[in-house]
Amino acid sequence: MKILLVQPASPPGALAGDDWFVFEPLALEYLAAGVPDDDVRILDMRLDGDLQTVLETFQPELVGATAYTVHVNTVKRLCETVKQWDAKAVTVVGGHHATVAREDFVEPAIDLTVVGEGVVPFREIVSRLKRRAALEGISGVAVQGTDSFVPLEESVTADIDALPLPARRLTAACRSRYFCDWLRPLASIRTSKGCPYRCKFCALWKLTCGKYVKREPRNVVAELATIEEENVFFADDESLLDSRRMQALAGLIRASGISKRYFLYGRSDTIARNPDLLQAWKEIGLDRVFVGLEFFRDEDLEYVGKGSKLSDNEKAIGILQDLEIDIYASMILRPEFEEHHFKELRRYCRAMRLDYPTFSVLTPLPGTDLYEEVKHDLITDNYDYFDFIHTLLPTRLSLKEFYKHYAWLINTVLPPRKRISFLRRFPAKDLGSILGRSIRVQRRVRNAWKDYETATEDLA
Ligand code: B12
Ligand code: SF4
Repeated sequence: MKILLVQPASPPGALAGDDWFVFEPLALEYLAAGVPDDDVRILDMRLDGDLQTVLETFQPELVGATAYTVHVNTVKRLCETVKQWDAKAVTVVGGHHATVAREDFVEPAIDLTVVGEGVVPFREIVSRLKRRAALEGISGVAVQGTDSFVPLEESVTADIDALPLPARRLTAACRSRYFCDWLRPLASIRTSKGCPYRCKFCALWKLTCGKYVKREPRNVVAELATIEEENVFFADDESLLDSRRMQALAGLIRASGISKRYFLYGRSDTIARNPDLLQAWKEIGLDRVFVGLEFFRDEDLEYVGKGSKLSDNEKAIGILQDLEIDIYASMILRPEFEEHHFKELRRYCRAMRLDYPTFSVLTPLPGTDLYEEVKHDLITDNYDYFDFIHTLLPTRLSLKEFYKHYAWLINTVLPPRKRISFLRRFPAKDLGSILGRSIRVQRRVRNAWKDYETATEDLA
């Protein structure tokens, strides 16, 4: 069967960061690996936007698309395009948004919606389509126009080691273009799934019922050995949680002689408790850690149920800085922020000597406890703006002022010396484009308030 799997681009109105990172479409590579006997193509629309040509030249019988919340409208349009091209082509949507809010994909142009881990149900869909068998009754699959949806229990404890290795050969032509900042080319690998914490702005813990599902270290090493790229990102919800397992993994990587640079997620309290683990990972190539520091006040950490404290953040920062591991520091702006909060946050980032602080707005995503708490207060429900930059909640400052301070923060958080060292991380030939992109992002953030003139019409 001819199958086209599509990774959508972010919608033009969103500020979703496609300029700064494009990661390999791991979910689609997994799905493709599940149907090895079929003719599968992956179209990554962040790099190549020409769906129409691919439809006409490849003539797929089945088109699958993946979507986060920010992609919902884009993917609906994409399925409409497919149906306009050939009403007989079957369309299927899966991914994080389908998992937390499948009702959003009840659309005539979408035939099937897959909830949760996709490899097994997707394989079953393909097999039934080939046999012309009925599609009802597959665990985790909703069939358009019917009530058929069998809730899936097994996904909670899914053995992610039992899945085939992602079909990376299908992205061979694009692989040199997957990157994050200066880490280029960059591959991704999933080593675990889920999280036992309970942050109220995050739905991931719910998807595994609070379980942390892990792969065996030896299987991770076996997959790493198949990856050609020097830079590798761990596409986990949280990578370091099980320190014994991560020590074992570091030991196996060292013994295997694999030499790469790693980028992974780590909670600050895990890092604070495990300096030896970080030391071991530094020795085998840990280059960068994404840490959700989130706030500069304990009261905010408590509000979102983060379960860690400023003291953990500060200890983790110290450990990583001593080891010279980069900190990708994720900070959150609350819609309630006034001018002095922006100033305090800037002061905090500077006092902590953060080289790479990033700022997003506290975002109530469908599927989270935060969403349930504030869903009646949203100032827009246009999913194109669920990009973590557009506030979805009313701000205390006027929107214009809020975004003025937001842009100021991005623009001035790094002192000039740090800005120069930041730019030095990139190859000299890219500096012009990096500067251009930075200016563009600041300008768009500063002007984000104007987007609400159209966005609020959607709520009316
Ligand atoms: C790696 C990652 C990234 C990477 C990009 C990955 C990529 N491919 O582009 C980076 C770091 C760049 C990133 C950025 C962002 N991310 Co992110 N990211 C993740 C993370 C940690 C892992 C995703 C992954 O690769 N998992 C491994 C694959 C194999 O699993 P999977 O995606 O779940 O796929 C399986 C199933 O979902 C299903 N499936 C998936 N697609 C399809 C399609 C079909 C047809 C079928 C049948 C099945 C199916 O089958 C797959 C295989 O079993 C997830 C957390 C998570 N658990 O999802 C967050 C997550 C997806 N990210 C999230 C967010 C919010 C973002 C940002 C908006 C954050 C920001 N402030 O900028 C940006 C958006 C970037 C963009 N424009 O797309 C949220 C999305 C929430 C939401 N409701 O939309 C998540 C869930 C994290 C969270 N805490 O909530 N992200
Ligand atoms: S934000 Fe991170 S630590 Fe919190 S529940 Fe989600 S994955 Fe776990």
